[in-house]
Amino acid sequence: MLIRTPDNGFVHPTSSDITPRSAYLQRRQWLLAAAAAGATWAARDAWAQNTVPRPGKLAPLPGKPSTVPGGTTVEKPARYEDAAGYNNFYEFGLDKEDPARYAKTLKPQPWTVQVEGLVNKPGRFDLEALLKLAPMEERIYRLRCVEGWSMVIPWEGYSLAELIKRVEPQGSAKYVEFVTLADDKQMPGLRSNVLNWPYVEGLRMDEALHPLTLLTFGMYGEVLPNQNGAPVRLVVPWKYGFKSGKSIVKIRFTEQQPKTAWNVAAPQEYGFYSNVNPQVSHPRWSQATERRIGEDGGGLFAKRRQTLMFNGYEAQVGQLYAGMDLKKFY
Ligand SMILES: Nc1nc2c(c(=O)[nH]1)N[C@H]1C(S)=C(S)[C@@H](COP(=O)(O)O)O[C@H]1N2
Ligand SMILES: [Mo]
Repeated sequence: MLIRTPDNGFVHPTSSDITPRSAYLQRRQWLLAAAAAGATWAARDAWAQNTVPRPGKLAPLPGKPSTVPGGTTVEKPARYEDAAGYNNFYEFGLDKEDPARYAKTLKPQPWTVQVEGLVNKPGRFDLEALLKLAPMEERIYRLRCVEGWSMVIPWEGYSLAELIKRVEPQGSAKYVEFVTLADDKQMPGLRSNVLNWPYVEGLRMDEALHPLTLLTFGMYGEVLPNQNGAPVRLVVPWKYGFKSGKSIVKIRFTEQQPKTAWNVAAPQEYGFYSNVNPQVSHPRWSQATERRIGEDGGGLFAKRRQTLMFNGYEAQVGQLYAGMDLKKFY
């Protein structure tokens, strides 16, 4: 995100940039960028259909339909090839196709998640224990990337709160930190210094306990493919996608706000909260609209839709931020 411009090179002009002359130049520039990006998309699409494994090759992991308010959007899910073929997972490279290509070297089993910090019952949970900890639900969420695209994906998992209540956080625990795998034998992208590895994310305790925050083990009724963060990741649907850490190995309860990877890399661009907020622009582009992958063919010419406050989950999570200046806490 730091080194990329959104959506394959098109940076949204700000309204102050638009004078009659610069509007002409920008339109010309846009057309050139869009033509190049359109060709890229068509090539990518052909590649995805031939390369990304079809569902049915991974172990089934069904979840019962969720009854959590906001847990099931009626919007149409993306094709599996897009959800598993257009990814951000910088441990496997910076291009959208890199994770599907290179994440084969990730070994999602055996796997343990260390739970530590300010809890009465710390411990190591192996994957088998985590899978049995609470009933699997299917949650159909919108995920909105800070880069300006979004997807609807059916995920399998259960509320992170299920795990949190079992480890009994102490009163001093104000935040939860998520540390993800950093193993250069499995992850060629660690050679890049675009981020300080491991990739770390964090939530405030009330955000972590919110029922929509999903500890996620599968998608489309199967276990997660490696490129989507196998064997266990987070999905936080009202925040920009980068808050949803993949391939989690440690969950730590802290008093201090965790230092998250993107916040450390570019503090003026990525704050701790990172709630989807069309009113707070990224310093280098607007966040007012998004391109929904899977809609109108999903390509770069798909019409952009308005981005909704909290990604459309305002009714469920708005009260968590009552009274906060969301321009300051971006
Ligand atoms: N460990 C790790 N987790 C990560 C990332 C990453 O680079 N490394 N990228 C994030 C970003 S920017 C997005 S948009 C989502 C993408 O999730 P998806 O590929 O399953 O759609 O994963 C997030 N989780
Ligand atoms: Mo993202």
